[in-house]
Amino acid sequence: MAAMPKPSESSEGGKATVLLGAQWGDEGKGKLADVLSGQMDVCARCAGGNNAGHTIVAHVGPDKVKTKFDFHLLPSGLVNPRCAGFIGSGVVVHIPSFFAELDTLEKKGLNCEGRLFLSDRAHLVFDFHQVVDGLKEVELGGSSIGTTKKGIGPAYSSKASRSGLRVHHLYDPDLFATKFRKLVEGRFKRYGHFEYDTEGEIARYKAFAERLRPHIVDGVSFIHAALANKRRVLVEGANALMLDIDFGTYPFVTSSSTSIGGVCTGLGIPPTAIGDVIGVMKAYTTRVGMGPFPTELLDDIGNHLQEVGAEYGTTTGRRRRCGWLDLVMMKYSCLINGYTSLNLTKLDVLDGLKELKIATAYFKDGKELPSFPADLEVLAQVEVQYKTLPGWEQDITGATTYEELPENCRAYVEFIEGFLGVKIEWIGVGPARESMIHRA
Ligand code: 2SA
Ligand code: GDP
Ligand code: MG
Repeated sequence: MAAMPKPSESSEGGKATVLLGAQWGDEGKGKLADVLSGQMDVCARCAGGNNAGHTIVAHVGPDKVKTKFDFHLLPSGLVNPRCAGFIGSGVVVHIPSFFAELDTLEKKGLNCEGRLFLSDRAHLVFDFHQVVDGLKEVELGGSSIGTTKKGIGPAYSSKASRSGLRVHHLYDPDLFATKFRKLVEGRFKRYGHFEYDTEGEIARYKAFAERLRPHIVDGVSFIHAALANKRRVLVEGANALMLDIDFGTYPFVTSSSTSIGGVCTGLGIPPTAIGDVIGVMKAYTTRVGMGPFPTELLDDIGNHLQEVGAEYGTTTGRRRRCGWLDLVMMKYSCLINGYTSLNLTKLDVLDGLKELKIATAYFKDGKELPSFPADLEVLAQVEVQYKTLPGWEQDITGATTYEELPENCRAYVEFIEGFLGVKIEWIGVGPARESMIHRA
């Protein structure tokens, strides 16, 4: 196995700290992963692929140059030079993107040598999966999902149908070639012939296999050794609860388990190895892609949130849909993921709004729904009950303590906390690493 980093001085270790997206994604998970990974030995991804987009703004190198990093497949903790990155078995990996992202990080001055590890059980995403992702979306027409077209759904389909290829298959070239040809043939049968250089790809993957070798570990042994040796492990969730294949707004979801369950299945650890579970939630709601969105704002306030919050997809550049904070959804999210604390992000984006609304209940045919509905027809028709709170005029981007926040701002935070019954431990007031208030 490749070398593992030495434990940090203050290491308590033994349990993984988990960080999960609590809404529809892009809550600012990358930023918290960066803040926390300063004290971590390993930052692990357990689900998704390079559909994720985690943006970090940090001052790096001896000259402390302000640099923006966009992580897609690689763990965001790599931005901290002493933290190792681990891609677990539940992730689907597009190898060309793995290397492209690694090269970009190195160009930005991050030396990742000897500290990036990939599970041999992870499934591979191929270019043909990405082609199929696009073809599927065209086939769905008006009811398309709005995927990132990174091949995520088709790769997880290959995995679930037991015809997928995993990282370890790269080291059995004959078996790899046979299985690969079969997989491509299957896609041709289903979608008609599309341009694809099957044999060229087989040769390309032979070369990738050699370059990849130093990164590969037995994923189960790696993570268990890290925990047993009291390394501090941070699990960085990708996407978010409402995009979970089981508990999200199906079918407008991604194809992995993005909830707490995916941490165990994606890393091969038991629930008893999980310590804190931090939910990352935006102070309002956004969603990129299709599907019902009860608190969506198709007006000037929605545009304000979109522009001030710079709500564009980190991976695709698509405009994110924006709306008021939805605590009905958040209550459902808390139930499933059992957050021990929350990180409320982008509170600064609400600066200057006269009044703020928060969804507190859904009604249908005059009756309150007892919980977040499974049926999207119902979700699309709900009437939302809002609590209205006064906004604040002040610019909060410079605040470093909770006490510095305006009274109305603190009232907004405390209303959320009271409703959800979970402590808001971290508050984001700007994109940079430093723009984070920690309430001890
Ligand atoms: P996919 O590509 O099959 O996973 O898409 C299925 C749905 O999941 C949504 N999805 C996302 N939602 C928010 N953020 C994501 N990452 C990027 C970002 C997205 C981007 O950080 O901004 O750049 O557009 C992400 N990845 C997947 C997707 O929109 C579909 O609704
Ligand atoms: P992730 O997918 O959850 O990691 O989130 P993204 O990186 O896709 O999107 C969050 C965006 O908001 C990024 O551009 C971050 O730099 C930015 N961001 C994170 N936290 C804050 C915050 O507290 N305030 C502001 N204004 N921007 C933030
Ligand atoms: Mg994102």
